[in-house]
Amino acid sequence: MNNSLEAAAAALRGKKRVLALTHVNPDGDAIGSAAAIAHVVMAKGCDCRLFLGTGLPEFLSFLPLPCPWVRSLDELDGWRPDLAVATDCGDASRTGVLEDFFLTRRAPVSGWETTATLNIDHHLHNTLFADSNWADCRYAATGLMVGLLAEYLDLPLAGDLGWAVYLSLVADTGNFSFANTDAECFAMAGRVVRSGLRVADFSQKYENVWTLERMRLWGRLLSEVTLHKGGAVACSLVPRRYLRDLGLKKSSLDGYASWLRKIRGVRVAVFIREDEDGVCKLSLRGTGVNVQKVAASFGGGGHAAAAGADVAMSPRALAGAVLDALEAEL
Ligand SMILES: [Mn+2]
Repeated sequence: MNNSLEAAAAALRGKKRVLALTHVNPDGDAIGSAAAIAHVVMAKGCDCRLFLGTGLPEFLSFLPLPCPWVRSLDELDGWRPDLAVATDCGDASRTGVLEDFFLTRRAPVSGWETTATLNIDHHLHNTLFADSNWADCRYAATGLMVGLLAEYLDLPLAGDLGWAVYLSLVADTGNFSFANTDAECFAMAGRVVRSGLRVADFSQKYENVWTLERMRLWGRLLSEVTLHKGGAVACSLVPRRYLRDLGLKKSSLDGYASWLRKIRGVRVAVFIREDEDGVCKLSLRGTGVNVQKVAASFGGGGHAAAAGADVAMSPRALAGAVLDALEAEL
């Protein structure tokens, strides 16, 4: 029964105050799945808060949220959850400041001594770090799993819940184009659309919202892409001054790594973003190449077709090391 949809549903039973949270530096599936679980528990009569320790990215702020979100536990101001639900987190460290709580169940603030935990996720090798878990890497998006949970609890995928699930699907399948896009994705998208979501309205708010600065940044990066390994690997580096010069945030590069695969013959996209703290964010995208293995060799994780890691190296040194590591996979 543990590690199943039923286990997730059972973990929600009888709960009154639910904290929904997701991974640091959240992407579309992270925000979509966390918002979706918040919708689900609120529809079932729970009080809910969203915990986003690294904030809500601007490009995802269009999504209607069902409850307030906080950046720190202090902001909860005495509000104590009886259940904390992590979505889209492959291991406890992805929850950020709540890592220790998930691993040891030590209360991060008083009043959390009896707070139970639930983990819903689709990453490969999920460590089942919560009291109750539902982890299954066969699902294309965590939001798809939460959609199934909603339906299991007799909730239609309508209104804002539909938007949250659809965001997850679109984000993690690259607009229904990646290898993980299967019939179940389309079937759930179909049920969301049948429940009222207008695709054009969603796309207008999700896609057509670029600033000119973001367009300029991508233009600059695209003009500097290099090819390696006989054209099988495309590589793009973002020194931190690029973002600083244009006054842009990291999230302005969301989706950029996948874009590199558009070059004919490219089987692996290597994208390296230098962050403020001297650590580089490595993002790998593979077409018929398992990049999860390569990301894992740098201490990261992810999926066969999309993986990443945070590495304390300079962009150039990291690019060299990644190209060496890819040798065995090509
Ligand atoms: Mn995901």
